[in-house]
Amino acid sequence: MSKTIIDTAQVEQHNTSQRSALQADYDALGGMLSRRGVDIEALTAKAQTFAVAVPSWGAGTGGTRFARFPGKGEPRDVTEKLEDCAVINQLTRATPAVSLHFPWDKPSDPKALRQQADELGLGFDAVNSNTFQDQVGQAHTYKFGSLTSTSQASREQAVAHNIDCIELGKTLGSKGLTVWVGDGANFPGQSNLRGALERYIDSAKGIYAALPADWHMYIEHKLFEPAFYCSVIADWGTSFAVAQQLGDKAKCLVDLGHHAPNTNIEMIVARLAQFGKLGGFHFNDSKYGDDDLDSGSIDPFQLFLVFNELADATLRDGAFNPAYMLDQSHNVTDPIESLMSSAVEVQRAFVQAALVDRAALAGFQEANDVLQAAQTLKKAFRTDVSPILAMARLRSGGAIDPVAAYRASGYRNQVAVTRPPKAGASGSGIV
Ligand code: LRH
Ligand code: MN
Repeated sequence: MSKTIIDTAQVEQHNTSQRSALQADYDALGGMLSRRGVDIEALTAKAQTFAVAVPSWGAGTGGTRFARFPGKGEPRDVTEKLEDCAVINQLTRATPAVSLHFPWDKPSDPKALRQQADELGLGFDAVNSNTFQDQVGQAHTYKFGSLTSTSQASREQAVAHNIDCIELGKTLGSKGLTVWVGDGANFPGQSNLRGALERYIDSAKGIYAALPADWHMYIEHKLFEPAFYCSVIADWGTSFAVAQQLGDKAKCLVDLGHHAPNTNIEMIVARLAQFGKLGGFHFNDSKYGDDDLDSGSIDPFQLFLVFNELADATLRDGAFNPAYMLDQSHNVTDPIESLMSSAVEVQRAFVQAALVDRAALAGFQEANDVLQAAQTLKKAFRTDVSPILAMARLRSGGAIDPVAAYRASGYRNQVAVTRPPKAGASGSGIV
């Protein structure tokens, strides 16, 4: 039994106070769904299988280039980030894995870190390399790119860093490497567009060659920022073409915030799944740019439509199993509350997508009964599956209302005492 951070008696007390109301809501929803020929118990069991990884870099307060307003009890290192991630999983039972970022989370003793994670009942999802910042004492700058730099020394340094991330990930039990580079240009003419991509592919081949047989390399595209005229891996098409060139272990990762406004992201998901190159997701939400807001907070219907395509893909290929990860920046909320709520919103989209009457939908689509087809999707999206999500948490040993249980625990005030802020913690940007 893994170590729990929040006092289980307190969580039990919370659940006891909420149990009868939940049961009433659950029975009412069960009755409504059974009239639709849907078994609520099957959906709850399915909800209990859902898992999304949390980003270690999301456990601390995020910021923008303008400012960062640190919160109380900020995690000061990877071990404290893991403790916060364990709280999120203890109460939601939906986040059993953590995605680490190197060198931000570079452990002095990887074995000890894995031991700590094991004790907390946590595993490690894909690790993330970082060649979008220069580290203190770094020999070659990434100012003009990393994997695509015209400087061979910078490229080789970036490839070596990614290989170090793989070696570290192997010790931690991870099975994937996510490669996002900020490489690009700010002015027309600054770089040879084709040359830059040729250098990316050449460098990526060096990383790919170091992948263990059972690993995946996730290529993450992004339209802009930090480059503001062109990014070398700007869209799914480029990412797909590169993944094709690299080989079967190379897949495309879709960060929901990395597209132009109004992009039909669910169609990108359908395309990548169709061609066997959909490797995983960074879930978040946005209204304008790469805002990294809480998943489902701006456009929950889009999140539902993404999971509707994932449900369709799973129907076509039972082995289909993309990596689900959150990638958010919590600038004005308690990161633990945001990550818990976001995990629940992604789980909600997963369950709502499972509610879609696919046989009826296919019939309406075949018959071009446009309205009924659209309404079939909307019917699932409009169904409030909150009782199913809460019952899944309760049956998996979590909290009926994670945020309420978390606040009642006083955890944030406790760590505010045990974690005196690190000097100079008020810098900007991701912690
Ligand atoms: C880039 C990105 C990438 C991470 C970083 C923290 O915008 O989405 O996935 O490396 O955020
Ligand atoms: Mn991302």
